[in-house]
Amino acid sequence: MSASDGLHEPKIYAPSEAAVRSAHVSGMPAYQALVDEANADHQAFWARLAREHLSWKTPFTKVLDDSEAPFFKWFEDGTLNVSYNCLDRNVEAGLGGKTAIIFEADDGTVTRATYSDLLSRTCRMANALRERGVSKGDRVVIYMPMSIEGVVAMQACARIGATHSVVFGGFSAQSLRDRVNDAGAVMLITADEQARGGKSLPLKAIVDEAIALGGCESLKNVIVYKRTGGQVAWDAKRDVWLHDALAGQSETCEPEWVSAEHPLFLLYTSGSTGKPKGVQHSSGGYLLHAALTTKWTFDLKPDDVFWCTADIGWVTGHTYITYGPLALGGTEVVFEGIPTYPDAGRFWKMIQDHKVTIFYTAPTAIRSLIKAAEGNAAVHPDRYDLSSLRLLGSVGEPINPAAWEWYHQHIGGGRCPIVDTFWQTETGGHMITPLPGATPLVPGSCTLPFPGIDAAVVDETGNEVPNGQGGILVVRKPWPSMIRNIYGDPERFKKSYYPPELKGYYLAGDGAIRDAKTGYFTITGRIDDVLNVSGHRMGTMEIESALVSHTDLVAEAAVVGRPDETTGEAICAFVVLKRPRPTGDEAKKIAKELRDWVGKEIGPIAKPKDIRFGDNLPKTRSGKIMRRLLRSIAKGEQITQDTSTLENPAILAQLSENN
Ligand code: 6R9
Repeated sequence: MSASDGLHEPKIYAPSEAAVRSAHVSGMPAYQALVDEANADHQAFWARLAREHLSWKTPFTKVLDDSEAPFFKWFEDGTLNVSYNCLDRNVEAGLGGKTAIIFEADDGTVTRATYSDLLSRTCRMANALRERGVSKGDRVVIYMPMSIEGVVAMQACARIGATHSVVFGGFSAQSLRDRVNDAGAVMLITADEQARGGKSLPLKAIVDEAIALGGCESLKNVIVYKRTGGQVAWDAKRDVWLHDALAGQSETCEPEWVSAEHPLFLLYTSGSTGKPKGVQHSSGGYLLHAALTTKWTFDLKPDDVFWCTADIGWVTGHTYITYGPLALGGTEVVFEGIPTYPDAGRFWKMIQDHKVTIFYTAPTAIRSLIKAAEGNAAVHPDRYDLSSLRLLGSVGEPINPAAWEWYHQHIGGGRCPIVDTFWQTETGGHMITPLPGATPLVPGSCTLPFPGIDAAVVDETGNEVPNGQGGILVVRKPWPSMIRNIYGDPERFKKSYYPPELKGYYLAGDGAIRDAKTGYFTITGRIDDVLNVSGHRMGTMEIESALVSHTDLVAEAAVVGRPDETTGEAICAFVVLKRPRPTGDEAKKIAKELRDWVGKEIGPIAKPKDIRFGDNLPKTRSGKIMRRLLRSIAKGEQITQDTSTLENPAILAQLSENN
């Protein structure tokens, strides 16, 4: 933790003079001026930026409508089109011939798309969707590999006012079905297969399986992008090849002008119940923050080559691949593969080959590449020419100071600032982050709120706690890119994010502490039942539901996280079977079966690392599972907590043994 503990003074890295001179937000006084402007008149601040950064078809006359708080509306009577803002606007400004996307396939093949290409491809896809009856407000599920087509599919939905819901290609048939069903999607866009790490993995076959589960009756068609040419089953009434759907489509397509509040996308994310939430985002407010954070946090300039390694199936891929960099007319790398194929030098080689200047990745990737580099000199970043880099970013989970220092030294050559960006699916874009030409950096701290974001650390009643004392992270004022609703469940939206005891503040679900001297924020981790495994959000309840749905085998299950050196947190499941507690090889065999089961129910990312079997779980007399005890056991700690309320204390010793 970087908050000063009195023993160790945290290391501070001030921005270089050159960075200060050239940055969009140049120096701390410039940052402070923006914060002051927002404090003086929050609405006027956001209105100014919305006018300066977005092209409106009809200008908004009202900035914020809080009459139905917490269902806030921003710029509602203004109309615009998100794809117009990302594509046409840049072409009209003379950037038609500029490279928008440098795509590198799993096998290393590179293809480029200019802004003119992206615009015409988006129009053709938009026309193909319209021809099949997709119109404004319809939901379209996108289940695609990392590809230019994936970005185009999202932009095409935006162009016709359809609301996309991208499902990460690692999710299972069951998860895909649930998302199609919850959204009532009319169209699904997928690929035959995806190429990852030299292997072809099925997508269309999983779509078929999802539909066979039932509940996807709202779907009219499945559009299939031919990526690998692998064998697929075909339903001639329902399935359409993308190339057939695109054949003969016009390269122009009139955008659907929508209200700034029109839902641009849903993105399902884990919460503290078994059911993922469809986080609903707006068009205008969302795009404003996507563009503004790309400009100020990443300091994106016309000559930069920006690379965000996230998948478009996560919010980071939405905001910092599909929308932010394109809204600014930037050039970006899109990568299909994985960081360890053909070897763990892949990222460094790609930075060298494409002369990447801004690189944005997750701590879990950094940690696993540190391990790989230490084990094999051939893939050590020092062997590559990374001199094109000028800025590094981190996202998804706390970055531990040791990983930060390595990233800074070996990737950034000691000269590139690192922006440790704290944000969430629900926030749409960066919330607490350094600005590279202004904020002095402290490894392990996401430093200070983005201008206009009123973040605070409070107690359970919403009162701010003194710096140096930990508490709950909240955002006191609404902001343009905030979540608008949980799709179809406004009550859950209110309960999850605006609990009555918090004075109308947005509850992030994370704990935080501000440094006593600097006021810098450090995120201390989730305060709810959400785990963060390799930067992916997983609900413990979701995994528990998956386990107990194996009704032949499982009587009861409790899932907790424990710290893991590489993945941040690891999933640890305690399971009571409907048969005597297994040991030895039998325990191993059943653990594998359950792991595969969870992989099939949710997706491989949700497979528990440890599974322990017990005759029972530690419970209070009222029958509540005592997860804090399970967390200690998972960590391998001696139980020192009070266990007097426990009904069955002997179970602790049994669960502490390895089966
Ligand atoms: C963008 C994204 C959100 C949760 C969030 C927090 C954790 C994200 C972080 C961070 C510490 C950072 N998180 N960035 N924790 N420092 N820089 O990751 O969205 O998948 O919704 O996860 O991730 O716990 O609440 P999402």
